Amino acid sequence: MKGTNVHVVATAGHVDHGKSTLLRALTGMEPDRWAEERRRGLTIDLGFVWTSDPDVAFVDVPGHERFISNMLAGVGPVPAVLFVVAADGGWQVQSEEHLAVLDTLGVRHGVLAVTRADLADPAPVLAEAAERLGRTSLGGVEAVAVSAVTGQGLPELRAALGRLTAALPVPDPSADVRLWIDRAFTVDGRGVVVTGTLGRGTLRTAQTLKIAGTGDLVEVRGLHSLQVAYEEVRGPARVAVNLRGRAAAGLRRGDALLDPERWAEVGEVDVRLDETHAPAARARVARADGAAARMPGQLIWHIGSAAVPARVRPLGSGTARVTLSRPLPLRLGDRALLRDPGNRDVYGATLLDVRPPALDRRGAARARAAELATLTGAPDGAAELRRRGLMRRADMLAMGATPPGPPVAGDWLADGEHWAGLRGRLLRLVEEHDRAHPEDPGLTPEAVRQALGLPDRALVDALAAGTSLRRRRGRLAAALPVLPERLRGAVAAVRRELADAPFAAPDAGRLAELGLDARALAIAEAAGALLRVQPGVVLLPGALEEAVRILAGLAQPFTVAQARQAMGTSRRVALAVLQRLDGLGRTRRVDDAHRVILG
Ligand SMILES: Nc1nc2c(ncn2[C@@H]2O[C@H](COP(=O)(O)OP(=O)(O)O)[C@@H](O)[C@H]2O)c(=O)[nH]1
Ligand SMILES: [Mg+2]
Repeated sequence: MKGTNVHVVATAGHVDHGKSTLLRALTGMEPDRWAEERRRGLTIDLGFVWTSDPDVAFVDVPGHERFISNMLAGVGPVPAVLFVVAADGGWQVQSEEHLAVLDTLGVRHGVLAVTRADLADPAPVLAEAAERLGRTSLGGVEAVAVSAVTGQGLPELRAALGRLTAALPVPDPSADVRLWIDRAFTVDGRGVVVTGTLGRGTLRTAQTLKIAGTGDLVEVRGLHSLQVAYEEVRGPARVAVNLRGRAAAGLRRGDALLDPERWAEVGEVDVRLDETHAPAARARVARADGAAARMPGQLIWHIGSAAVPARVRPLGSGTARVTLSRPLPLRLGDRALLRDPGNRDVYGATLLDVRPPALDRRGAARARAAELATLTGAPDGAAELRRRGLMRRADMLAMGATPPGPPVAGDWLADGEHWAGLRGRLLRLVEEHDRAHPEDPGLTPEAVRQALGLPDRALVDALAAGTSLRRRRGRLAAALPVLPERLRGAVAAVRRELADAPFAAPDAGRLAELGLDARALAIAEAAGALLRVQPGVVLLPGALEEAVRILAGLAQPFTVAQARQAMGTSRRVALAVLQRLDGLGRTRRVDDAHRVILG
């Protein structure tokens, strides 16, 4: 069976303002799961309840200041909130703190419930709370006065929640799964079960998932949503996932299960910081620059259900380099909350770069700040590629960006302009090498890879494929290297003489007279102007084929003398040609004096 989408809404608000009681009234379920919570009448950890009127799953969070981390783990993956303020309690410290958290996370959907309306006139609190929420990312939300004791306002609240969830975006079911775990426990006979809020994407039984951080693979053995078993569940949903695989044993809140191959775990990111949010007692508004400058270096980084110590280095223009104490699966545009556990200040961060360059050169931080100032965090594959020149397709997908075109080689994407530049450099490189070493033309792909600073030799081949360069003897070489000016006259003289008598190779005296030493002959051969049959025995490039043709016309087998005569040359040259043909397998010696032609 396929799971239908059930939107998830988290509670928020000061301790003892009636959050858990309201959920009890709405759902008939008990959000305080622990005996200690029920004995103390205090929510400590997250609670999970749901109703079908309307279809909503709730994550109930603790309001007490001591349990803010649990609150953050609950609201982190949830896009909507039921904000609770007691009519007789009024706006309180944790009302403010929770609102700051929601604003920092950028939560845009919510309903305001003023509870305990049987104990005091809800109107003034309702007006004040609505006004405060209105100044945050929540904006204008529907507000309802309720009483869990008299039942006043509950139908109106259900209706408002129905409108809230109907307005929530339904995300792409094919989105890559990142399930932040908020509970992990063992069920006798079934093994490990983890629960979480599945924001987007689809989970299926028998699916393989990767554990963030360790990279271990686990398999979905069973899948439940709101205590009903499904073959497939699409986000948004609350899910309980029964896992197969030994690695599941170590899972806990803050870990994440991922679509394998689609996420990268990163330990260093660049972010844009929002204005600071401080609790009401020390409320202050600061510009982003001021926030960065005042930020302590050590903060807790919250995203999803994870909380990780982080080192923050302001770069300027409201941006910072954040180093996490353990890598997390993060993508461009992710929203994170940085929190100072000392003074409870929170800072919002938008991920601008999940693969930032090292800041090891002088002035690098300033240059980086200038670059970051132009970024928004919205994943833009073409822009990523433009900044990086080359990158792996898998890395781009893991960032959350879409490759703007097909790879140039293997898994490598290249920015068009960068690629054209590399191609130009490749041609110049070969040209310069050939000019300096005409006797040894061409470069090995590895030499090119190093000279161009490329990460993969396949890129060299792909670069060369679009040029006039040819593969010769395992090297990348110009289609034909040009014969240097100074040798042209002498080589032309030899070629003229050979044109008249193809096997009358010039002797040592003639070569010396023309100034053609061993190196010059090597250059002429590389340029395709002459063929060195043996050192000092020089013919025209097609001479061996011509010799085969002539020898094939002789009675087989034949002697060196017969060959010499047929080719019209000296014994020295005939022997050199025959030995070369032996080496090439075109002729074969049958005894001391005779050869036959083959093939
Ligand atoms: N009279 C009255 N009491 C309420 C109402 N809602 C909650 N309470 C009481 O307020 C106290 C705190 O409620 P609780 O749900 O635990 O608050 P939470 O900390 O926000 O979850 C409990 O003693 C509840 O019985 C209400 O609508 N009317
Ligand atoms: Mg509670």
